Amino acid sequence: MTLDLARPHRRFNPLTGGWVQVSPQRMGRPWQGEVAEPDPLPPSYDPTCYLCPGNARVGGEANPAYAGVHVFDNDFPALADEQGGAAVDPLFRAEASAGVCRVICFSPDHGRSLPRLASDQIRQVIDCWADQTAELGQRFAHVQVFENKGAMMGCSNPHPHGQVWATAHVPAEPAGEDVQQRAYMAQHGRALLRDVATREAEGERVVEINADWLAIVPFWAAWPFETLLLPRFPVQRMPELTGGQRDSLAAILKALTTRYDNLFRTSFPYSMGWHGAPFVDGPQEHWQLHAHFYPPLLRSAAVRKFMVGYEMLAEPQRDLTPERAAEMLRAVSPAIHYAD
Ligand code: H2U
Ligand code: ZN
Repeated sequence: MTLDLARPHRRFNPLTGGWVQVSPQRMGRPWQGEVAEPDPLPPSYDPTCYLCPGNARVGGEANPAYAGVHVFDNDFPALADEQGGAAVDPLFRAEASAGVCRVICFSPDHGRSLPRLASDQIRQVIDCWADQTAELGQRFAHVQVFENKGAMMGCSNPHPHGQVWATAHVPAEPAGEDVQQRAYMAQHGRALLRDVATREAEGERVVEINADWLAIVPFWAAWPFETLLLPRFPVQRMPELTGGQRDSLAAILKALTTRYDNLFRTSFPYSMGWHGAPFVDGPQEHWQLHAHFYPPLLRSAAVRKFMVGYEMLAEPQRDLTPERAAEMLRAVSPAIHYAD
């Protein structure tokens, strides 16, 4: 019997080994587009912002009058650089989690998040991500570059910024992806995400594509407008990207985040971050560098998806199909931001 994807079904996530329940029949009314007023954007400078150039941070230290990207050690780091040992107990087990936490200001302009930065400014952010990864990768097994954006995601400060946390251990999400990618390579002799990029390049889940990069709503997306950003060439870690590949990455990041903002005419909240091969010994060909965007919005700037109930107790569920989400993102402009 063939599976009818218009009726309830589950989809497998080969990166995590998890499943997602898809319930397309519940999609309800067709999407009409939002009629709400566009959200106003923050000013270029906020005297009370702890990330704006020249302003004092909570710890008292002042930011320099920076002009491009600015990196500093998090004043409230979640990880400690010097920590060893383990609590060995079959039930109450613990181990050290040595690491470093830094904050990356993308731009001195308080009001310009990624889609409203010029491509060469986004390129500076990419160079910073790559440099931080290279530097911290010499001391730590995993370097997590991420951006948590928007009040809905618990980020109180609109100043465009991300973070980097480097740890001596490989944390749960990338560790799981390592297992899955390794198993796929062992079975098929090819890298999992290379195969995904090849299979998806012409497909209905594409949101943005250029010569080097591909942004898709993955077949197994759990969040309504989740995307997976994939290179179309083999690469394991961000520092390996060439200048040309960084420029084309800046272009696709700008287009993808512009589409996101235009979808509900709001500065689109999300958590995004990069996964690459861990800095450990041994071959890593099973790894392919990639970024995840996990945005919470569902229907408008105000209506979000909650991962509760069945999702906390059983598995993620979605009504809107990934194919329809990709179509909606393709229907808005990648070039003209609603605020410009
Ligand atoms: P968000 O949670 O808004 O993304 O804040 C980013 C980080 O900035 C957060 O981890 C740090 C917080 O610890 N921070 C500083 O390091 N110094 C400050 O003066 C305020 C915030
Ligand atoms: Zn600011």
